[in-house]
Amino acid sequence: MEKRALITGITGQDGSYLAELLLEKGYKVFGLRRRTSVPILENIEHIKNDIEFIDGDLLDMGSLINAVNISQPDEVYNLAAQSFVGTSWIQPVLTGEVTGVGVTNILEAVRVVKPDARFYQASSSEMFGKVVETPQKETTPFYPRSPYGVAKVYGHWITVNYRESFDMFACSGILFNHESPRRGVEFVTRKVTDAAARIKLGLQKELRMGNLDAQRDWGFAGDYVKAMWLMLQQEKPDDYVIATGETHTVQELVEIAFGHLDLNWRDYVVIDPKFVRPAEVDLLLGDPSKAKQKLGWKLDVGFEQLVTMMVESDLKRMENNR
Ligand code: NAP
Ligand code: G4F
Repeated sequence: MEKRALITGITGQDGSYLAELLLEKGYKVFGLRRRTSVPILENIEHIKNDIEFIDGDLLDMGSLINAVNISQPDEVYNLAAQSFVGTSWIQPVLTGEVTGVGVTNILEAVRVVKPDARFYQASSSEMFGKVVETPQKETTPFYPRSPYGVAKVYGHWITVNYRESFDMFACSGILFNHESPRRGVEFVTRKVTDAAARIKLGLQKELRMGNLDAQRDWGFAGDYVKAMWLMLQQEKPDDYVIATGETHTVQELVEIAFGHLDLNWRDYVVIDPKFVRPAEVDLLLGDPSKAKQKLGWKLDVGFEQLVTMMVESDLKRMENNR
């Protein structure tokens, strides 16, 4: 029988790749979508007719109950969040409500309406923050460094709690940074690839950046949504770290992106304190051994390939818009 999935955050980067994957697998896909003055469908334009949209918001419990009722899902993927770390210092309360308590809202809706649905929570390596061990794995203690990280810790533990309290099939995927041409332009990878393309085409003169020494474990979003699906296909619910096992500095990212377009990044990058965070996560490096072993998960796209894919995509988009 056709499986049914409800995805929150369907308009975002991961929501779009996950919807593609589930449609390919023959799922009936429902997407929770916030009402906006103009539709935000850029990431899912190509599949929008294959998705059944349901209006709702993580802050509005009634709308979530309605969404679970209409979709009667076998699987629920909670990807919705205020997901930008920088904004979480400017809107800490909203971030706590959406990214943290919002998880309880959707878990409650599932518990009340369809408790046998399998549930995926989009947890984050930001929870490791000021890391207490390297590489970070499922057992590494959390030390969040931003209101966003704090909210994600809440979301993680409430997911574990619903699994243990109500015997729900609830999994927390602790995903390290993952990127793609569909990444929002305020995140560092896309900010850099977009700027490199603009500078190449003479549309921008400089790129203002924050801390170039920060290190991240960056993978491709298309690989990471496969892990989400795999987690919900197991016999038992569990939590998994998803990462590449490699770390790179922001400066390396800049070098590769500009180098790919034969530009010397030092001629264009300006350090601007505005982009330096009140508390930084200096180093993230994940250990994906458990996911590889138990889920059979693997990644296909490496770091350099990811950055050049994003640069090429931005360049093409801008050339087409000229
Ligand atoms: P994204 O592109 O920012 O997408 C976020 C989605 O959440 C959007 O669809 C957004 O809708 C929706 N949303 C925001 N507030 C909402 C609300 N109050 N009610 C309902 N929907 C709401 O994020 P992403 O990169 O795809 O990440 C997906 C999830 O994984 C997020 O929870 C993120 O925190 C988590 N995560 C991401 C990474 C990463 O590296 N990408 C790593 C670890 C964890 P609009 O389009 O209407 O704004
Ligand atoms: O791309 P970022 O904004 O991502 P960050 O903060 O690591 O968060 C992302 O990954 C998390 C997983 O670990 C997700 F949970 C979260 O939702 C989000 O997807 O920044 C990466 C690094 C930071 O150290 C930041 O300080 O890049 C540094 N950076 C330096 N200059 C900058 C800039 N970041 C941004 N966004 N803009 C800059 O100009």
